Amino acid sequence: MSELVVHHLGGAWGLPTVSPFCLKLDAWLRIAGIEHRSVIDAAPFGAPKGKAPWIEHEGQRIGDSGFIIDYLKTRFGVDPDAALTPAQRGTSLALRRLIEENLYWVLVHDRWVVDRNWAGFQGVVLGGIPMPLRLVIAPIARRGVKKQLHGHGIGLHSTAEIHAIGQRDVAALADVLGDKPFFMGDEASEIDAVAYGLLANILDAPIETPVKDFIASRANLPAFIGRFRARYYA
Ligand SMILES: N[C@@H](CCC(=O)N[C@@H](CS)C(=O)NCC(=O)O)C(=O)O
Repeated sequence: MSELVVHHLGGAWGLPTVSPFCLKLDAWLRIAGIEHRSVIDAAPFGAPKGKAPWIEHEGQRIGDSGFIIDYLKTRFGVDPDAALTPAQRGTSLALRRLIEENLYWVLVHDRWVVDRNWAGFQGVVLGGIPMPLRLVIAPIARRGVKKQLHGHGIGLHSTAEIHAIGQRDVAALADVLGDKPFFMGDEASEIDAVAYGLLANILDAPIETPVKDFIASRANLPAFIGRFRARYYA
């Protein structure tokens, strides 16, 4: 079997990557125990779908963390979700959609739209692009992201409304996790990688938002991050 190469966006703040989707895949690969080589891309220019993460394996290039995980499960014969009941699989998918299709966009708003955060974040997310090209690309990239937020619909709301939406999502996650070690019980599964990828990217970033404060205030979520990290990133 040829080498598995995984392309991520770069890291900061002690995280291997500031992309929640890249961190999800990195975390999932650790749960699954699949050997691979990580490569950091300054931008997802070579990605088959124009977004990170993406992989190269046996002559194929695959984009999208969900499709990548589906591929790896089949190709390597490992599935951290194998022991889940159908009801747990349903809950797991619903939580994944909440995190990836909604809460993710709250993080994007805070990083890219709120002026005081963008001032510092642009140097992180575009840090791999040399100056002075970065100065040209930064406003174009920001405009593109604002357009995506509007297309999604969340960008039509005020910042206060977006934070209220994010806090409801976080409350739901905290309530589902409860006092279990991982979202689906005693062992980590795919949803833990998804949750870790996003929550760690809010909690560890030096970007002050009410959503981050809210995560910190729900003690079981920081405890989950600490537990996940101790198990898979020690
Ligand atoms: N559904 C995709 C989403 C990936 C995604 O949105 N990646 C972001 C980084 S967190 C990206 O590459 N954005 C670049 C762009 O939109 O140009 C997945 O699961 O991999």
